[in-house]
Amino acid sequence: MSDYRQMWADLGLDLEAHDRLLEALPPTYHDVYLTQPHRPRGMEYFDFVVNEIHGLRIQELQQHKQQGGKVIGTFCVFVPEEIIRAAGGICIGLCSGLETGSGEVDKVLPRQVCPLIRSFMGFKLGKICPYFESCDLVVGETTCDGKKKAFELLADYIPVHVMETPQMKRERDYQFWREEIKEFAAKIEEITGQKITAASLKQCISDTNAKRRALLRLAGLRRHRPAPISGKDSLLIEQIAMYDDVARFTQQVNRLCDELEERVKAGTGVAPAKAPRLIVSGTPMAIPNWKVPHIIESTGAVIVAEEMCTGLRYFEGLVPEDASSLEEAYAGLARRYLNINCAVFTPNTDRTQRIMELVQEYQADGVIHVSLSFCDPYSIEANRVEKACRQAGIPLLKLETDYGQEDTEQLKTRVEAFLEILK
Ligand code: BJ8
Repeated sequence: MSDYRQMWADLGLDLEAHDRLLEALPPTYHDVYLTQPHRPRGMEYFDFVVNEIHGLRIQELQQHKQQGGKVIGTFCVFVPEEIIRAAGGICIGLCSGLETGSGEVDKVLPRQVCPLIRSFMGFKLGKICPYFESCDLVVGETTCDGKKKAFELLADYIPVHVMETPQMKRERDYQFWREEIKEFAAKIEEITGQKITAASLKQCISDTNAKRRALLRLAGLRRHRPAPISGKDSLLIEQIAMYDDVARFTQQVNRLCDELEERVKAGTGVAPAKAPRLIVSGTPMAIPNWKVPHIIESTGAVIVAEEMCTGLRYFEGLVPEDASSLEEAYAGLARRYLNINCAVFTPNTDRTQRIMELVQEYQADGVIHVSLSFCDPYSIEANRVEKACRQAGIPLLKLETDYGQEDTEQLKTRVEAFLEILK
């Protein structure tokens, strides 16, 4: 990586703490990613992106800002990224997958809060995330209570706009969500100083759909046996999708898919054809949280799909591209985004139903449900998923974990025992 120290200093990062963070990442990445056998060549681009995670992309954000552009951070796949780009902004997913700055976090948050929330507070309070420090505004949501209250605290440190997300999916919730999206669009216009037009929104809807189509293409290729790419690599791509340049990312995913198509034709895979195939479902796994997938694939199984927000929930469902007015485009966005099956909704039977379908579509042998500790919506919904799987005769393993490494051996033992049952 080039020397970006001046840029980090200008952003106000705590350079010592930031150094410690960067030192910890390369060995982890090497062990989790670079030691995998039969990796597709197309993963080189994504390795490069991770290698430059606090470098080149941050430089791009700074260049954008120097030209008068704005950077907007988000924490949830409910926030329509199309709106941000249609007003000339750059959208960056800030969800964090690493425990950091716990001392500072303990001063503002109780310990019994999910690690994802503690993580984003830790990154902000510890001043170690150049993405956070590049943001002109961050967008929160009222999905779960923990996030909702944490955004009140976060507003003491950075400008926050909170979107009120519905908890049900009735017609009136959809109407409400459409109005909330329009209010969000007005806020983004105010921040960027640029009006959203029907043409700019149409273009951004089309670009974002192209990204989704590329990710859907990748997902489709994983239905083949043997799987042409590992679950860990797929998750990495899904994590990078949240912050990379849209056009470049889409092109690179499609290039990788060309290679994977050749692999499928040749019958080449990352694991033997008889390797157990698993669906992972549950709370999002934000970068650099690769713990559970690494444990699962180290035991010889292969993950074939992620029913998560760092996975299918992020890119399933396209936004209509034929809107003839801004009003119609907002309506299309509202419909598409309200279809996401997050566990904060009640009822949320569509999620369980989708998991059952995925098992068939991806020829999966079982499901591993992973919840972050202290996440009530997913931990409680895990029981619904378990019941549905039992009724359908689908083996399921429920795991609850955090960002620490202390439970690694215990998780490994449980995953190994589960694979024995599958055999
Ligand atoms: S759409 S899953 S990205 S809210 S893990 S903070 S729910 S206590 S992350 Fe999420 Fe949007 Fe839903 Fe997806 Fe709360 Fe649970 Fe923590 Fe969570």
